[in-house]
Amino acid sequence: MTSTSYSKPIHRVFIALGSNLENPLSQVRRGMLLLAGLEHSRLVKRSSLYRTAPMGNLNQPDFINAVVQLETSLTPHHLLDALLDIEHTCGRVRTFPNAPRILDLDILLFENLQYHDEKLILPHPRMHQRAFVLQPLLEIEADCVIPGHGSVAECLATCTEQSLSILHHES
Ligand code: PH2
Ligand code: MG
Ligand code: MG
Repeated sequence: MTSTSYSKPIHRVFIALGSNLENPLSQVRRGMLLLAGLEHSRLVKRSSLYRTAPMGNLNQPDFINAVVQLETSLTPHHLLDALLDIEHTCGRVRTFPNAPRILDLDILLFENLQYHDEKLILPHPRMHQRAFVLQPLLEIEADCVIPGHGSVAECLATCTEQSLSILHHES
């Protein structure tokens, strides 16, 4: 007797974490723990944590940012819903765009998918301009390419005025 097993495809994704409220360091660490426990997914790599100056709305506290790589069999929209659930679990309340936040989880790259609907844009539409995303991404994936924009290293080279510092001694 023969048996056939079907398995769902595994997708390589990169997710950005950011926090600038209520002990951002522990919020980002908790976010990583919750991502490590995500259903149908495996946390493969995690970057260092970075302290970064706010972009966009400058009148807010510094952020802690990081990037992780996951392997997941979730679809992009199921992954997005799971990330919004984690943000909610951590106490995020949405007020206005670019408001300070307890935890922000953004899908940066989902394979090499280029996709656009009213809920989700892939790759993340501003990632190529943001050192707080590009530097941690480069740390965990040195030859990473952003579809439509080129290599992460080249994009980062255009962001030299943005200040960020790696947190070396985690405690
Ligand atoms: N997120 C934003 C807007 N500005 N600046 C920094 N440094 N880090 C962020 O995560 C961040 C930001 C919107 O999501
Ligand atoms: Mg964001
Ligand atoms: Mg977001």
